[in-house]
Amino acid sequence: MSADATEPLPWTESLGCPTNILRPGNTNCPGCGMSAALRWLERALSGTPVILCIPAGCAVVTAGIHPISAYGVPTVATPFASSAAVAAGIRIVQNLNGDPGQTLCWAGDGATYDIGVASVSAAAERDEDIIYVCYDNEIYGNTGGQRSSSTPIHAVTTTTPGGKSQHKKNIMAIVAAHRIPYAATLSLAHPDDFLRKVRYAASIRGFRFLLIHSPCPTGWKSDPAESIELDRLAVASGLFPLYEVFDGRRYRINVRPSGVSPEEYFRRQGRFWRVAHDWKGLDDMKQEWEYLENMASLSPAE
Ligand SMILES: Cc1ncc(C[n+]2csc(CCOP(=O)(O)OP(=O)(O)O)c2C)c(N)n1
Ligand code: SF4
Ligand SMILES: [Mg+2]
Repeated sequence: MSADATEPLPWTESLGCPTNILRPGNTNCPGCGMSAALRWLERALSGTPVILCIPAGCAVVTAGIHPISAYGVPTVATPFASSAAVAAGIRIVQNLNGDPGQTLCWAGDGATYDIGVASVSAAAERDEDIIYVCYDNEIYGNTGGQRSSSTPIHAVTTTTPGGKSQHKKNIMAIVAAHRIPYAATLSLAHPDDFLRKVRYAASIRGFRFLLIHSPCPTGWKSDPAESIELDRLAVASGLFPLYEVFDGRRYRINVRPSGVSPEEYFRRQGRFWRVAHDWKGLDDMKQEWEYLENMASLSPAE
């Protein structure tokens, strides 16, 4: 971790912390990946005016009950189907007015992969000037833990009590196909990489897509204290590759698997109790890696 990543957070230096993205004392569960991700986001964008557009999901509940809010920046709660469109509209007006800062969607996997995917695609195709961040907890957390198309194969959810039969959807391939300027995957276990990617996204214009692997101890049936470790194991075992795609064509792999067995990751989460020793995701994971390696060698980012 760099010195930059260990600097005191702005709110520790000020009373009232009016510019914080996430204030202390919110409703997130202990160990929620969103809490850490919002703090990293805040650190990366420190000093930048931010507007959040948040569709239904745990992140809207995070705000708390009116008139208080755990978000210290202007925040718009949107329907699933319009989050990217609302953010795009706000940004267009801001650009006309010469307003600085960033307009972000802060959306779950249900909002991004499933229910709001049409407006994500539309905004990406129009290259709207927003940063779309998906905190991917691989479940519909807010409504009790139903499967999403981001849920990995074998994971037990309230709607897949026998374990999910399908593989996790490759949302990165979908957004990259829109030829957007920047798409990247981020892990809470790699803070320097996380900060660098957010800052790079903030330094360019157009539709930027950030996918954050976001542990959900409640849905994953994991120990809240192990959330960051789970993110580390997901990257180390190759289950959650860290990479960037520039202009939808040029690939850069940031971290390669270190040889850790995926079983170590599964063992620590109740949602994978059915996996035992016949995990059917191995071939799929190998193919995903082969695809990534091919793209990175055929069309490397400088
Ligand atoms: C159109 C529509 N369908 C369904 C719902 C019910 N709903 C609210 S939150 C949610 C799950 C959201 O999951 P995700 O986007 O992954 O966010 P998380 O709760 O995991 O943070 C659902 C299905 C809704 N509010 N609107
Ligand atoms: S249910 Fe999961 S995503 Fe939602 S606040 Fe709790 S830990 Fe976070
Ligand atoms: Mg979710």
